[in-house]
Amino acid sequence: MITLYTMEREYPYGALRSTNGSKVKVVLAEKGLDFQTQTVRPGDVWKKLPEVLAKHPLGKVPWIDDGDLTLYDSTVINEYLNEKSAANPLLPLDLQSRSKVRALENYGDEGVLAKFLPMIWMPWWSPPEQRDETAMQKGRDGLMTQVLPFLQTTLDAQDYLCGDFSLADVPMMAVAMVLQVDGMSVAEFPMVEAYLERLRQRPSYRLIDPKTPVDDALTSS
Ligand SMILES: N[C@@H](CCC(=O)N[C@@H](CS)C(=O)NCC(=O)O)C(=O)O
Repeated sequence: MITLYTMEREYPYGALRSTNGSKVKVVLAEKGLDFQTQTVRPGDVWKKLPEVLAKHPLGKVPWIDDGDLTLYDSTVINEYLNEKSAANPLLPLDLQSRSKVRALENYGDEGVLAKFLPMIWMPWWSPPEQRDETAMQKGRDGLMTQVLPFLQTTLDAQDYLCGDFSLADVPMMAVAMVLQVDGMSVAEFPMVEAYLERLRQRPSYRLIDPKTPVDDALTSS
């Protein structure tokens, strides 16, 4: 059985989850793989405790244990999970299409999840009076001016970024999750708005839906 180590915490406005950990949960569900979740205390991650560093040399989440194997980084883990089970492949067979998926997945990680999204998401883990509203607005502005126009162009009336649902869409599931809590309007980009809603309708979204309590999304069943 695969064990996923990630950060998840209950708030009055829903269950908040690590964006990168959520990427892994989505792929575990999409691939139909059995798993269990072990929540890691955010304080242990921020303080880079030796037990965290022993599993992830950068002291971050997520990582997984699968038998003797410990693996970190959501992108690396998701490629592993995609190959571990032949069911529901999330990478195209054609080399050029596969590279395109990987490029867009990388954009999701570097251009969104490591850039604008934490500015919006991290303050939601703190009490309202401690939130940096200026940083939150900077994150929203970055999405509005850079990310959403790019997604709108890339979608080009397709259901998903590369046609069929693929690893390229997985970081955007975390975007759908964050914006569900934040409530930022994306109505200016109707194709993106419909796309994010389409992602929320996938059964795998249940595991990261802020409406799903932490205890109800710790395993595959
Ligand atoms: N590239 C890594 C990024 C992991 C990452 O930044 N995780 C965040 C949580 S979503 C974290 O652990 N942050 C704690 C820190 O940076 O100290 C991945 O895709 O897994």
